[in-house]
Amino acid sequence: MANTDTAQDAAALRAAIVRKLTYDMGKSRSGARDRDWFLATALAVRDRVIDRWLEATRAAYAHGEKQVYYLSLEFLVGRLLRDNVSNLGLVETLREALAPLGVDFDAVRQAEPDAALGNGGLGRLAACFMESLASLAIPAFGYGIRYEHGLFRQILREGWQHEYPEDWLQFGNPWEFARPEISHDIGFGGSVEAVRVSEDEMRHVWHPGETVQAVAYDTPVVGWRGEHVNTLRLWSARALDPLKLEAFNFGDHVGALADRMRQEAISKVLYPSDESPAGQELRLRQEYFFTSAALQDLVRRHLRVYGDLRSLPDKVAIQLNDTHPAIAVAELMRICVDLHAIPWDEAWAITRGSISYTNHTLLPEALESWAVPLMERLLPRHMQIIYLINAHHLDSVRAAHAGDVRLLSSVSLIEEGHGRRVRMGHLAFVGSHKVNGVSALHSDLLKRTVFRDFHAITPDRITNKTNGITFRRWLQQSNPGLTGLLVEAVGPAVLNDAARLEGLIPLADDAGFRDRFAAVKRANKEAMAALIRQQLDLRVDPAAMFDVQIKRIHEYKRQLLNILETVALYDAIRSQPHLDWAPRVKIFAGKAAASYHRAKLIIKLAHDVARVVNGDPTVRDRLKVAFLPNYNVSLAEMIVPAADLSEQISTAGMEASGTGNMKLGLNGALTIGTLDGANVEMLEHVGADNIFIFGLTTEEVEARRHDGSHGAAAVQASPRLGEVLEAVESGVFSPDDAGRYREMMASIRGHDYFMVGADFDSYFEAQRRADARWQDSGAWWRSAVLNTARMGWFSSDRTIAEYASEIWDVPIKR
Ligand code: 26W
Repeated sequence: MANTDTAQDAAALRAAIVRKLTYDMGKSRSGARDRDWFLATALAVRDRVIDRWLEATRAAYAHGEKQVYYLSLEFLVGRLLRDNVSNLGLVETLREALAPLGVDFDAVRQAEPDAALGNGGLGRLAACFMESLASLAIPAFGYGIRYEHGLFRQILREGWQHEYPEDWLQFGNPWEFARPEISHDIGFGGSVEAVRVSEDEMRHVWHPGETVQAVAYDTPVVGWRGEHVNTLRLWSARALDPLKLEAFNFGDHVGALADRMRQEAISKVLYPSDESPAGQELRLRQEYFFTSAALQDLVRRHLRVYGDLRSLPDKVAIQLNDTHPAIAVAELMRICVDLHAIPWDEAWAITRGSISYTNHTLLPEALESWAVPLMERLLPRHMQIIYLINAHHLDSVRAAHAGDVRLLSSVSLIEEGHGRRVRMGHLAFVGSHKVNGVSALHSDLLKRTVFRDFHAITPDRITNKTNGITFRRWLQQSNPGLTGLLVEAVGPAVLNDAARLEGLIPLADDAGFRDRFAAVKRANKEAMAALIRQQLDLRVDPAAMFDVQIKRIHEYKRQLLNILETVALYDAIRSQPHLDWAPRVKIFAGKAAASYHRAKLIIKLAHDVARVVNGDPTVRDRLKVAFLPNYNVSLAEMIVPAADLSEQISTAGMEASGTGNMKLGLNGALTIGTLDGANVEMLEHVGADNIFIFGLTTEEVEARRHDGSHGAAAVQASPRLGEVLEAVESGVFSPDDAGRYREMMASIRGHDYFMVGADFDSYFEAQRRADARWQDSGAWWRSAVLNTARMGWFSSDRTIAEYASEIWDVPIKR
C-alpha cells in the first residue's frame, strides 16, 4: 500500500495531467490516446523540474562557478519520460496517478518517440555525460543541433536494409522550450577586409555573403534525485527576416525563398555516417553553425557576468566531442582577435586555456579533414586564422627541432598532396590544453599512432578518460527487477554510489542469491522472447543462452565473425545432433550506413543464415538466430537486461572503447571479447575467470597485416573455417542468388583486413568455453553476479569526475 504522502501527491499529479490534457492540448479524457497521455504527462512532469532548473542556473552565476560546455554534433538521448520521472523519484507516484484514469504507465512511456540525434557510441556517450554532469551537480550546458530528422528508421525487407526518414518532432516535443528570443547570427562565405587601425596594427573584418540565424531550444537535464538541473541547448536554423534582405526587393521572389530553404536545411537532418566523414558542404555548415552559436552564446553569457574575456579559462571549460566542433579553435580566436581586439598571443592563451578535445576513433577514414578551397569559400576568415595558427605552431616546432622536415609536415595543420586539406584533428590538438582518448588502450594507441609526433613534442597533452555509462538509465530504469534485488542485497545507497555494487561480491558464492539473480534475468528474457515473437514471428526458448551483438554494423566490429561462427555451430549440431549442446539464441540488432554496401550485405547474410537455421527441425531449440529491426536506445533498453552473453569482438586496436560492453556487463552478461578498447579494463575489473577473451592482440594484428598472405594461411590452418566459407560461397544460405557472398568470402581468403579468418578458431574455441560454463549453471551465475558486482568503475559519474578534476578543473560538490 502506498503511504498517504504518495497518495496525495499522486492525486495532485493526476489533476495536473488532466489539466494539461484539457487546457493545453484541448483533448477530452475519453478521446485521449496513449500519445496524448504521454504529452500531458510529460508537460505535468516538466512543471516539477522548472523551479530547480531556474534555481540551479541562477546559483551557478551567483557563485561565480566554472561552467562546463559540452559541444557535440550528436546527443543520442532516447526517451526522457522514465529518465526524468525516475530521477525525480516519481515512478510510483506517477503509476498511481495514472491508474485511476485507466492509463498504463508503460503504454504511455512507450508512446514517446525515441530522440535519435546521434549515430551510435559517440552520441550516446554525450547523453550519458549530460546525465552524470547533472547528477554530480556540475553546472553545464550541452550544445548541439536540433535536427528535425534524427537517424533514419531501418526497415528490413527480406533481409535487405531500407532507410526511411525519422520524424520525432511530428507530434511536438514536450521537453523542449523554444527560445526564439535567444539567437545568434551565423555567417558564411563573403570576403575579409583588412583595415589599418594604427601604424603597426591591422583589424580584419569579415563581411559574410550570407547569414543564418541559430535559434535556441532548451531541454532541462534532470540529475539524480532531481537536485540539480542543467540545460541541453540545441540550435535550429532560421533564415533571416526577409524584410532585412535585398533579394525580395529585386523581384526574385522564388529564388529568395529557395535560398531560405537552403539556409534552414542546416538543421534538417543528422548525417547518418558512422566512422566515415560525409565530406559534403552541408556537413561543414552544420559543424560551423552549432559551434559558432555555442561560442557566441557562452561568450555573451561570460561577458554579461564577468565583463572580460581574459577570465574565460577560469570560468569556462569547453569540451570538443571529437573533431566535429574543432572549428571552435579558429572561431574563438576570431571572436577574441577580430571582435574584441585582444592581441594574438593573449587570445591564444584564452583559447587553449578553455578548450580540450576528445578523440573517439583511430580509423584513418574517420579522421576529418576539409579541402582548403571549400574552407576558403565557406569560412574565409577562419581559413586565414588557421594559416596563422599553423605558422605560429610550426615556428615553435622548428625552434625546438630545427631541420626536421618530416616532423614539420607531419604535425602541420595542412595536409599537402593531392589537394590541400585542413586536418581537423591537428587543429583540435594544438588548440587544446588536454587531448584525451576514451580507453586506456585507445589513449596509448593515440600516442603511438595518429598523434605520435604531437605526443613527442607535447608529452603532457594526451591523457586517458575511459568511457562510462549512466547507471540510472542502464540499470535502475531499464532493469527494475535487478535494481530491486541489488537494493535488497547491498542496501539503497547503491543507488547513489556505484562503488557499492562491490558489496555483492560475497553473494556470488551464495546459491540462493544466484538463483534470485537468475530469476530476474529469466523474467527479462521472457519479455524479450515475447518481443522477438511479436517482431519476427519467431519463438525462442527463454531457457536458452541469449547471445547478443547490438551495435552499428561495421566490418571492424565483426558481426561477420559471429555469423560465420553461427554457421560452424549449426554444422556441428547437425553432424552430431545427439550431443548435449548448450542451447543458444543469437540476437543481432544494428543499422548500417546507407552507402555502406558491405555492412548491408552482412545484415542480409544474418537473415539468410537465420532463415535456414530457424527452419531446420534438426537443431530445434538448440540454435535460433534473430535480427531485430531498427536498433535504437529504446530497443537497447529492452535487450540489455535480457542478455546472457555480450559480443565485443572487434579486431584488436580498432574499437576505441565501446560502451555497450559496459551496459551488458553491468546487467550481468558475460563478455566474449577481444583485447580491444575498454574490454581490456573490463578484464582487469571482472577477472580473467569471468570473461571469455580470445583472438589476436593489437600488436599481433599489426604484425600480420604486413604479411600479405595471412588470409589464405588462416583458411589453410582451419578446416572448420574452410568448410564454413565453402558453404556460404557456394550458396547454401542464398539459393536464390548463389553468388551473393562470393566476393565477401573471397576477401577473407585474401587480405582479410579485419582478421576474421585469423581469429576464427580462437573465437570458436572461446564460444565452446562459454557453452561449458553455461552448462555448469552455478559457475555461470557466479560469473554473472561478479560482472555486475565489479562494473561500478564504469559509471559515467566516475568518468565525469575524472574530466572535472584532471581536464576542466571544476570542483565536485556531490
Ligand atoms: C565524420 C564521420 C564520423 C562520425 C562519427 C566519424 C567518426 C564518428 C565517431 C567517432 C564514431 C563513434 O561513435 N565512435 C565511438 O565512440 C564511442 C564513444 O567514445 C566509443 O565507445 C566507440 O568505440 C567508438 O567507435
